[in-house]
Amino acid sequence: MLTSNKNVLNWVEEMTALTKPDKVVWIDGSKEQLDALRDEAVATGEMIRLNEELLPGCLYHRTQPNDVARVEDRTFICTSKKEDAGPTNNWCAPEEMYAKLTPMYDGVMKGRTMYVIPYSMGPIGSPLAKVGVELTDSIYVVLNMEIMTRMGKAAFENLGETSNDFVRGLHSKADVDPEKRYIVHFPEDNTIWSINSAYGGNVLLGKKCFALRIASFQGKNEGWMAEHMLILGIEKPNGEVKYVTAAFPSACGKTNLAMLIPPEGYRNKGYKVWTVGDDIAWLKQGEDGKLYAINPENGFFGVAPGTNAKSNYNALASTKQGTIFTNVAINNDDMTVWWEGLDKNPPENATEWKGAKVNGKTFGEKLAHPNSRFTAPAKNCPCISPEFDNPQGVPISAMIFGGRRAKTAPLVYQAFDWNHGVFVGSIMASETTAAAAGAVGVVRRDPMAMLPFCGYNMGDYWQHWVDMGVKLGENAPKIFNVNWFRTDDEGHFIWPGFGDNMRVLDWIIERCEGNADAVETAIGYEPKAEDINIEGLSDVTVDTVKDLLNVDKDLWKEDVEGIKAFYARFGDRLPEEMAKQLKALEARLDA
Ligand code: GTP
Ligand code: SPV
Ligand code: MN
Repeated sequence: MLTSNKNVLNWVEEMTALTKPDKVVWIDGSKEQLDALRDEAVATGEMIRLNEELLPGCLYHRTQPNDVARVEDRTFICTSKKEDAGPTNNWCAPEEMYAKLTPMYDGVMKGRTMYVIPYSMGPIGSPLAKVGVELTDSIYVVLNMEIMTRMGKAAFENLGETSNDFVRGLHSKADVDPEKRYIVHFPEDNTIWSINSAYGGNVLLGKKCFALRIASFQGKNEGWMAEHMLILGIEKPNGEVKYVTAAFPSACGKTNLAMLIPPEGYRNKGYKVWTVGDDIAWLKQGEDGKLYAINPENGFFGVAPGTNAKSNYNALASTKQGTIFTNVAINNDDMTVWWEGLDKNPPENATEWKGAKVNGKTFGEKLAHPNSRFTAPAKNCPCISPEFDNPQGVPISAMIFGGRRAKTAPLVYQAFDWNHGVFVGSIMASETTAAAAGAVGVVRRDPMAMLPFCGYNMGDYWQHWVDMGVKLGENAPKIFNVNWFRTDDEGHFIWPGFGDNMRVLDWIIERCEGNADAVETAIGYEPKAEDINIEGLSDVTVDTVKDLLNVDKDLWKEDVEGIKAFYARFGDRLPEEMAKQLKALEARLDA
């Protein structure tokens, strides 16, 4: 036992009595303990050790083919009142859900070990950090939590002897039965119960379950924000660093933008990008009135396919040691890893993600699952921000929303003001990706990229954003919307994206500083096409940029109908301000 905090001890005892493990192991975070767990996982075949020279300390894990992504239809927000979960969450009354799940947990860890994982979301000692304890029967979870959080004894020191302010996470992989899979949140009890999965977002309970679903609920009550946002710093030639956050839905480019390498012309001038976070931001007003952000995580749980030395050098470099790979392919000749988009040379002697030995060159199917992932320590990242561990966080100048839209959304536009920005976030839509189970490529509303992650009524969440704007006043960050995914008539992406997204960040930063012009359109302020720097781009002309910035009013009018239908679902929980903003957009489109 690593703590004498009675609230922790009593709860662990209660959950032990319920799940009946053979053994309870408290995770102190020491190297000896973790090494022993790695050895054990390798011995049982749960994990595979990779090439110690090329990928030192790296491990491989494969999940069941039915367990490779988040399961939104089996994810629940259990508030006392249904209206408090809102129309976009699955809901069940807490008593009913506890009654349903308790028998499933009863004795589920018989013959297994329960690991007690103390962890901090956020730098230890940060006023924005919070403590969680996860109970799990999976070594894979322990080893991932070690990378993704500040895990071990120190987290309990942060909690203290008497506090009850910790999130209680109970996970059992059970039989990994998809029919009995539940990812359940009890925001009013600071509790998460997850059963019958072993996939990242469903089982690393500090991540989406705590740092977004529970934390968003806490943030509303405590006056701060938990967002599905990357955080990056842009260093300008004069050495000044400006920080921005960006919310894109799952597998829509957060990790890539967070680690971008500016195009040569920018690098030569002295621009540099620093990564603070790639997935989640906790934001709170500082004493000076500005909005500060921390990354509650300590590592990256990134999408592997598409990651290569050109698209995301820094992410790839982050995976070269101490990394866990899940559901990618193995190159059996040298025990390294491979995925689609790493290079054009799939291994001949491969094991594909489901575990079959195949000739990768002739296989004809994907060797890696589209949602295969790497879990890499943040400290590996060549461009990790010097402010990464700053307990106060970094001051935010701009907040960016974006999604995958083939046609409607332009490359970039700026909201007229904070409330209009909240509206812009609330009407986000994006094509679905492999990060969640279900159809891929279907456009759906995904407000602030939080549709699967908001732990309470989304209408109240928008109101919370409006309220934050009032508190922040003139210190409120400027709000923007971007779309890297516009396609031409053949379905090809028009904008080169990746490092070249720096060209758009440049305009955004200069707007924040009052140095760049804009054109007023029906949907917001847009750059003049000539103000997007295209120097060094071979396939993009000013006319291409004009195309990318074009606002097709007919498409937008169609979109307004979709927004109306979406908003209608919120009834009287729709903030008046959002209804007003929608009317104003309609009027501008008709003008
Ligand atoms: P989660 O970890 O699921 O939250 O995803 P994420 O938002 O961090 O997405 P990530 O950066 O991993 O990108 C997912 C996929 O989007 C990658 O495989 C890329 O192929 C693609 N992508 C990212 N940035 C760009 C871009 O600028 N342009 C284009 N065309 N594709 C991009
Ligand atoms: C996402 O799906 O947005 C992720 C991966 O970041 S997961 O942790 O599985 O949620
Ligand atoms: Mn994510």
